[in-house]
Amino acid sequence: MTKFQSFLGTSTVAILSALAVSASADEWRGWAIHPEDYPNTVAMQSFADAVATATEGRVEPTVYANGILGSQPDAIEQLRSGALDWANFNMGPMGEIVPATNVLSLPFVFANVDHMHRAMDGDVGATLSAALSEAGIVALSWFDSGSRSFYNSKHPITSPADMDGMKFRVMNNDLYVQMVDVLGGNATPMAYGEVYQSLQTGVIDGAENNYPSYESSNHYEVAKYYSITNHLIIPECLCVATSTWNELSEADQEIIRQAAIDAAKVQRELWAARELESRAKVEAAGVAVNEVADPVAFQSAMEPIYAAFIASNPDLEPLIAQIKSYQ
Ligand code: BDP
Repeated sequence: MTKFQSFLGTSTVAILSALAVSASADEWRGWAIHPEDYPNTVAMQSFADAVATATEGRVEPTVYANGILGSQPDAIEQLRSGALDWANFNMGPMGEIVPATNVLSLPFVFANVDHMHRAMDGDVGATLSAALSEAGIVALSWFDSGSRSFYNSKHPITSPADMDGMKFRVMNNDLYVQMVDVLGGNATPMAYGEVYQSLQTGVIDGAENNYPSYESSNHYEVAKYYSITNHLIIPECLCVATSTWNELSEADQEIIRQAAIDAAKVQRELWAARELESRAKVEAAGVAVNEVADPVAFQSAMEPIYAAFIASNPDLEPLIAQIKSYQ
């Protein structure tokens, strides 16, 4: 301690240096639901590093992994209130806040993942970004989340009739409750972090997800039948709070937008590899993976959901048509 510092006193020095740090570096609190080695989290970390370097430390994003800052519906609210600066969100639970994003949660709306990429990298992504920004969320790039299928602890699902009476966890969105309902099962919206124990104790019989989440969450240990229905293909965003975004200079916005686009490329490559690895890992652990006998039966069961959705959201019908046009 210098004479000057001892004159000021230790606590004053601590306060002054904290102020100096916050004036030169802006820590961005980032929410991630997945573990550190998951493609999305690795890509977020690569974004954080690139942003810190390219802004010369003016912005220093940090990643809080494993959902330790809360469930996704909580985190969406935290981002909108400014308690979080950035996040990787799945668009499923976003539908409750930004209704236009519900078009992504219509079962089978995308024919395959390439179709989803084309639409999200094109006008559909632009339209949804505009809707998100009205809700205080800046979507900078789109991550892949593969396609989701049902898994359970009872038996393989080969036709909707096999879901009769079974209880499935779904993400927080009423469309998923309807989806399970028309297939003959019962749906329970539940936070991701509660699913393992609920499967283990038999509170639910099954859930639905892509291979990487089914594997990394260890759900495969307690629900050993994975049936390939591919009923949902839901993109995810790398998102920043509008309040945080508006504090940046235009030059920094440009740097950060580019870093997010680069991170999405990283994520999509890692994703493709992880899907294969996760499938191999769960199969090696004894999971029975099956194709469904009649995929069309699952798709045609969704007709009433589309009819009801369009009846209550006529303004979104053109967006659904636009998605189809990318097929
Ligand atoms: C994973 C998504 C994650 C969701 C999770 C879930 O990446 O954002 O929270 O599914 O089912 O695939 O809740």
